[in-house]
Amino acid sequence: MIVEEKQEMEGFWIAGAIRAIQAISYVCDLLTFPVYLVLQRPWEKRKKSRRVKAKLVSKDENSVTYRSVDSPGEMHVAMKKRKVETLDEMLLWVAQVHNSKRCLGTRQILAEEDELQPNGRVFKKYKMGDYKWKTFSEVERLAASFGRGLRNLGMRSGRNVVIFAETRAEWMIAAHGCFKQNFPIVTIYATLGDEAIAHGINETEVDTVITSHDLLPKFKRLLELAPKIKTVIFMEDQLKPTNTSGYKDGVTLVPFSDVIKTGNTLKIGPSPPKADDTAIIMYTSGSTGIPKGVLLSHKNIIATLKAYCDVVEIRSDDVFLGYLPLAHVFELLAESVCLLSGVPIGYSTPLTMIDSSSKIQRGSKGDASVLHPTCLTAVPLILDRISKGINENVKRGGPFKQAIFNFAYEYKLKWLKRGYETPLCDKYVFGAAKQVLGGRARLILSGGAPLSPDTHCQIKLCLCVTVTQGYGLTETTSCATVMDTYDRSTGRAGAPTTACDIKLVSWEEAGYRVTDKPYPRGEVIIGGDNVSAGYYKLKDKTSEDFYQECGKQWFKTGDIAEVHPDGCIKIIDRKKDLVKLQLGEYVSLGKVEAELKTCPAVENICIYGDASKHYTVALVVPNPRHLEELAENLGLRPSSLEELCNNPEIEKAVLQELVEQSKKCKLEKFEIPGAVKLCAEQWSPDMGLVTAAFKLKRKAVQERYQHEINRMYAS
Ligand SMILES: *[C@@H]1O[C@H](CO)[C@@H](O)[C@H](O)[C@H]1NC(C)=O
Ligand SMILES: *[C@@H]1O[C@H](CO)[C@@H](O)[C@H](O)[C@H]1NC(C)=O
Ligand SMILES: CC(=O)N[C@H]1CO[C@H](CO)[C@@H](O)[C@@H]1O
Repeated sequence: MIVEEKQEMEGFWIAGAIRAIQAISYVCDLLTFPVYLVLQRPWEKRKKSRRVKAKLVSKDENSVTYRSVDSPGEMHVAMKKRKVETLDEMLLWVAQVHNSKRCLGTRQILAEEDELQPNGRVFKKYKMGDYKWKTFSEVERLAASFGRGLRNLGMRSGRNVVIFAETRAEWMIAAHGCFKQNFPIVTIYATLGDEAIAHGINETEVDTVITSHDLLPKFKRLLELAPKIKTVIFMEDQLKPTNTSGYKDGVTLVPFSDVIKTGNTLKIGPSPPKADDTAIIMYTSGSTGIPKGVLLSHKNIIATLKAYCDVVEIRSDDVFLGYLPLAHVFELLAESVCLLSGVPIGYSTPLTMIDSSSKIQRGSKGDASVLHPTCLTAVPLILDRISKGINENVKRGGPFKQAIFNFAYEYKLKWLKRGYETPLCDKYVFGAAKQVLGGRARLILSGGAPLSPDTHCQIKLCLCVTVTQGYGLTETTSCATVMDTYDRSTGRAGAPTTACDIKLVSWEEAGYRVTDKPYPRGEVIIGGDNVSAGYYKLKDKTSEDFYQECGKQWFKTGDIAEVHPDGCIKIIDRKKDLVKLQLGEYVSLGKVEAELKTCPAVENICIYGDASKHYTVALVVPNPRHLEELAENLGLRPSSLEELCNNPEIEKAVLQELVEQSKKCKLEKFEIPGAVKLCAEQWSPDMGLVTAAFKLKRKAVQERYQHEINRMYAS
């Protein structure tokens, strides 16, 4: 009785406080409105957001083609004028323009020390120093030396080199060293399985591999699978010496710094590439089958860089935080834009990025707090995690904080929609969230998969940043469409860039037609200078997915999109992800997953539809903290996550949540999962259940959980 009363009192008090804030904010609005109206010119922002960005250029009964209406920007024109046509020419140019400016930064690791945790366990944590920088001209010189050093080790022009390493300054230096000597680089995700890595090494017939201290031990086994390798170059660790014993006889292991040292003393000239030469053979994991090597020429990359510069507003006082895999085309292109624009790149890792990252010593600063970056890239998975983290934090702050937060959120949303900024709200309510990324972040580029509108909106509001979404594939050198800086919509991927045309083609089978109202819908086909010539050594697959038309190379993406009147596209489906259920209804698994991923209980989800059944089932990797809460509410006391996941009552509660969310986002009855299995293990690239870009590998997930799927359909 007393407890109830107290809660009521608290509720009453909160309601009163909120009313008071509302009243104050109303007065503030009245006072500041005329000032903001003049200062912020919201009508201009609204107009810019509505601007038409691409136009229909051709059309027949089965297809429509759109092209950007923008003319080339300053950087694009400058590159044309200077005839910058290869990455080698680009680096020489920027080294001249920005010579002593900071270029690539590496955080110094001072020591690794044991730290006692509250639960009694001991973890190794880093004691870290400042960023140490190399200037643009140093980077150019180091790359040149590295290229010469490689030649000295027996490399010849036209032969491939594998770079297999995590994202770091040496990666960029090694890559540019190779470009200078016209050695095509082969990139493979560090998280792919051994077989896939061996396949890439084998297919490209390399004898030289560049890797790192941390990944070197993998080669104890890989050297057996890839017998042609003769030389392994490893980037050293800052603290630990590298143990080079125990590797296959006849293979030379060379430290990265030694290659540069020898290169310094040699008098070998460069052997610059031409625009049509292959710069990178980039292995993409794909959601099915073995990885494919996508051929990217210097021309492809330069065309895309020009287009990126036309659409993304990068300033010379920006600072970029680099941590996504450079073996991913999106990160590589984003960092290359930084090089091109004279923007310093500070490298980081997920283990050291923020103050609370797992390798950062208690009381020390994470990379973002030291670097104060203004831009970074992210994939939706990371943004979803941040968004859920914010929600959890707010919830833990108690009902009062939660009420204030919700009020500020709605308030800011309302004003943003009208084209205003809310500086007071940003400072006093969202200021703390912004500090997590160092306090200066203004732009987050999101790519790799569609970003959910909820997450997009929340990140934008709470971190006070612009979130720019792009769409593209390795086959199209990452960017095919990018959101305009002023576009304030969510859930869309922007308009075609200046590098390519976007064509929609009707897909009758699933009922997507370019004649659909209100928006034309169909499969996205991308054509332009940025489109890869095809897959390495895969003629059949290349002619299946690529074709030439009107002097352009086109790529069939398999993604389904609609085009809005302003020329922006929205990805709505994926060809492969469609299943037909017993009663003939098509379910887009990807769409259902995207909607249900926003449930607080869901960390990852895979929907499965059996063609002989009339409903779907869900495999869910749950959020452990949320499960614990559910258990508490149900009065349960299970000890481990495993136990929580296997508890039928919890399963039922999670299913209930999924069903409610499904109804909220108006999923069809047959799309709503009829049963759920909670999976205690995280789906990681190592397990082969997701790609290195964290896209689901449906077939692998299905195979692993086949008996659970059978059980779900049987119950
Ligand atoms: C490497 O390629 C050869 C043929 O070129 C093939 O016989 C061998 O099985 C391949 N090995 C792997 C691990 O893919
Ligand atoms: C280096 O590796 C070899 C083989 O794995 C091992 O026998 C040796 O003890 C290692 N040396 C050091 C210093 O760790
Ligand atoms: C018009 C034009 O230059 N098209 C080129 C686009 O890119 C492909 C592949 O790189 C080339 O084959 C085309 O000639």
